[in-house]
Amino acid sequence: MLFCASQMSAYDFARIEASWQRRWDEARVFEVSDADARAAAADPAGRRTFSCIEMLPYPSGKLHSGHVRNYSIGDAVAHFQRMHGRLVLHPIGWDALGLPAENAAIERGADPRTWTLANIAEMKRQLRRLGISYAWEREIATCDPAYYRWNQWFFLRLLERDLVYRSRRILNWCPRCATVLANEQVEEGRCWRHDDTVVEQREMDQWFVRVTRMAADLDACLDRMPGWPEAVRTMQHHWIGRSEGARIRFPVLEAPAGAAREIEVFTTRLDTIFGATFLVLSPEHPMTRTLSAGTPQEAAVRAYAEAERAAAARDRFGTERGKEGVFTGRHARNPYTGEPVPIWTSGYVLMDYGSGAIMAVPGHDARDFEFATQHDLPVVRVIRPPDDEPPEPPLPWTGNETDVLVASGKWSGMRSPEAIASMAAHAREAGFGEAAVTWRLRDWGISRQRRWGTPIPIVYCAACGTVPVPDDRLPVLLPEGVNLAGIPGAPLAAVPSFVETTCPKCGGPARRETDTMDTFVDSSWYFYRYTDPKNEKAPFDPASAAPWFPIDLYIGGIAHATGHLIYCRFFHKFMRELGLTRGDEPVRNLLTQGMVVSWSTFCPEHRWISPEEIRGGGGDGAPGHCPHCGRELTRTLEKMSKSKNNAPDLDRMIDRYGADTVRMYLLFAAPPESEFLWSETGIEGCARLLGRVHRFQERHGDALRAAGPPRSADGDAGALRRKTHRTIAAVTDDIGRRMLFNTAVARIFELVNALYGFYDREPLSGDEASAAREALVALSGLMVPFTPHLAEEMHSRLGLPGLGVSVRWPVADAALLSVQEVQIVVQVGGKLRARLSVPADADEAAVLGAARGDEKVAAALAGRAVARTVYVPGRLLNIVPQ
Ligand code: ANZ
Ligand code: ZN
Ligand code: ZN
Repeated sequence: MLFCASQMSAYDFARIEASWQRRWDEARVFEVSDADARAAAADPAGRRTFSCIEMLPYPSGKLHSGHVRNYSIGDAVAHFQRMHGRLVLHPIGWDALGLPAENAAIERGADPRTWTLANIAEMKRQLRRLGISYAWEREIATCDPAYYRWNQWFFLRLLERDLVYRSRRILNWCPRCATVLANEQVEEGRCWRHDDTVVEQREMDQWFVRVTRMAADLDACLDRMPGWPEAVRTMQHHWIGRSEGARIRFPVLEAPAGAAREIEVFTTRLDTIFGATFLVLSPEHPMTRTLSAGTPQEAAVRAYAEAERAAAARDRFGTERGKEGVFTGRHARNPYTGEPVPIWTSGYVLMDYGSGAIMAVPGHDARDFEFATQHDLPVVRVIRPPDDEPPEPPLPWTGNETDVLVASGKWSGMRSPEAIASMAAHAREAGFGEAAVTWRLRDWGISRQRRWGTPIPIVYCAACGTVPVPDDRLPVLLPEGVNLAGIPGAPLAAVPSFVETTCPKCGGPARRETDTMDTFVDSSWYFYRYTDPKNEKAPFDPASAAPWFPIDLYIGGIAHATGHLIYCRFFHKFMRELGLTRGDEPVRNLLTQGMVVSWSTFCPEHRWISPEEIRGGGGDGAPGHCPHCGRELTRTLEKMSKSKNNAPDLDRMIDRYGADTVRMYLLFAAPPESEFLWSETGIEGCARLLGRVHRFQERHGDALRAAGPPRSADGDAGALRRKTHRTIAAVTDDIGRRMLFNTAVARIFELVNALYGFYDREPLSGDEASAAREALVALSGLMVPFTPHLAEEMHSRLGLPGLGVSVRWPVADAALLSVQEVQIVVQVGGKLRARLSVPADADEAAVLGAARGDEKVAAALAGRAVARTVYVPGRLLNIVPQ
């Protein structure tokens, strides 16, 4: 199928791929030295370094098609940049700490380190089989103590700067697992592993990184990052959530002893404050209880706050909570109207936003309106559209910029935006408030009750309190051989040799912190470590990192748009404070690749059925019937995964088609940022193309090697030469500027088709052989980013010197780019009607199209249909009308 059975040797991709991989390794072509990097960065002719980094994978066991797509994109760019004379850093590493290793340990008694290292070895074998051009000498694994000791070092630096702190928070607790669960491990209020167990809320001490301190910087820089996709920047803007408004303090009337005397609210609509007819505190707000103390409402408030706590556990981020609430029994004074307003508490006010308290304006806010209606609280109109004509819009009226204030004292008649500014100035003068900015971003909780993570370098001493582990006692090592089965809480707490230690300050007995760090700490700075992976004195030498930062191209999934891609920006800014790096941002250009999906078949009883199992259908065709029960199957597009039974095994794909074909296919079938629909027919098309290229060289090898430099630009040979140079120009633009690998591959397909016009000419004339050779030389360069092994083989068979991956990118000859034009005589019914200039290689259909667009031809045709045409290429077209 991939080659025709003949005397020629087949396209033996397995042999070709293995042998070139060996050659690249021996020649160490993809390694980069620190000295070269410094020189290339300081090149007087301009910076000549290029860093191309793919998000580091979690070593789950096998590469999946999403990985392969990610690395194929990165490798195409790395080769392309190398061939443009840049020194390229293209490294890989392993995000090797984390939950799956721990679960394997719990479920199978596997040692997490052994399990992880075996997975790394297996995935590395697959990456090598794909022939990705990595600088393997810079490989890192985050589970290596030589790596994670720097997580601990950074933790200590954060601590010194008050960028990390300990605080009590409510966490999800599964009583069956006896452990804390992440929010993603809670499914509808129940444990992900015990769906009969309701998750409880427990207060625990946790470490938090103060990312909020950099909120303004993180937000502002987003507008100066043109190399990032708009969608990601928008998501980060939302996540950081800058909100401009005012803080206003309402004095409490008859405040009980021990309670604060003011309630601070955050509002974006100070212009509506004359309509603030009540205040609402979050049930978790500390004043909710203290205010109600001693009032008849005390018991009701307590009961409500308890109920809300349980509800919050089930629906932590829920917007679904109703407008329940209770009166606290107290009032505050609206500082603008001077009127007393009742203070309520309700779950629709969140504790961790703004100040945890709001002024409710039921006339102009939909949530407040609903609450007021339910609890019979007064609704007042304080803004309205400027034009005085009735009818006034019904309440609640959220308003707009042109609105004017009514019933608002001296601000009545003023427009909303001016009123907001003027009223904030008034609050400031009077001392009860000021303009303020609030952020949605939360501090980053990094404590995990996990065994396979970086130990937090803290010791608790009865005498000295919380004591950081000094730098010279790092790393705090993870203990080996911990039996995890059935250990409740933080697993490390059950390892006496780990927990029991001495206080670094007083030398007395002390206990270690037993929580480990969120693995997002590991991945927040890892790309810097690639630049100096063996450093034992520092996380990296700033001089080694400088040539490569900011990263020229960072590639990964959109799933990381907020988490990882915010944490690493925060870390960069923090590392800049430490003098380890420079500039505002760590990543100049970001490419978020789309998902790889495939058709998946589902039986209501037997779940996901693999295509191989299906009788009468499956794959790209009709869904067919369940092989187990005969039921009709349903078919949907799903992300490719082992659990959905819709993912072909990578090794089997490579066995069948070769690494080059798999890689080229993943770049060809869709633009990199779009979703990719995996199909067997598509990959076969790519396999055929590569077989054809190989076959052409097999058949005409001698003539191609003997061919002289191309001279002629005439006839068929000239047409092929123009096609070659146009292809060079277009592929260069597709990869270099547009990052559209799919169209680049399509153009390569076209050039191979054009080349095949010569396949059956035996022997090739001198001009033909020269033009064909020129096309193949160009292809051997243009194909390196997609099919490096075959490109290398072509390069060698053409008798070219050195390695194909090290040649310069082909350059188009400008003289051959201009489209040659010829004059064509157009007749209608044998009568001359026009002379047209058309491209020399235009075919009959194109010429007919151009002729019909000509006024005189159109007039002569007078709307009649074309019966037939007579075409003499390059000379004449006669159109015979009906
Ligand atoms: C009075 C008002 C009148 C409001 C009005 C809105 C419209 P963003 O834009 O998202 O920042 N708010 C403040 N803190 C809150 C909390 N902890 N939980 C729930 N809601 C809270 O939203 C700011 C607005 O959300 C604030 O402005 C406040 O309601 C409410 F016609 O104050 B506003
Ligand atoms: Zn001590
Ligand atoms: Zn079934």
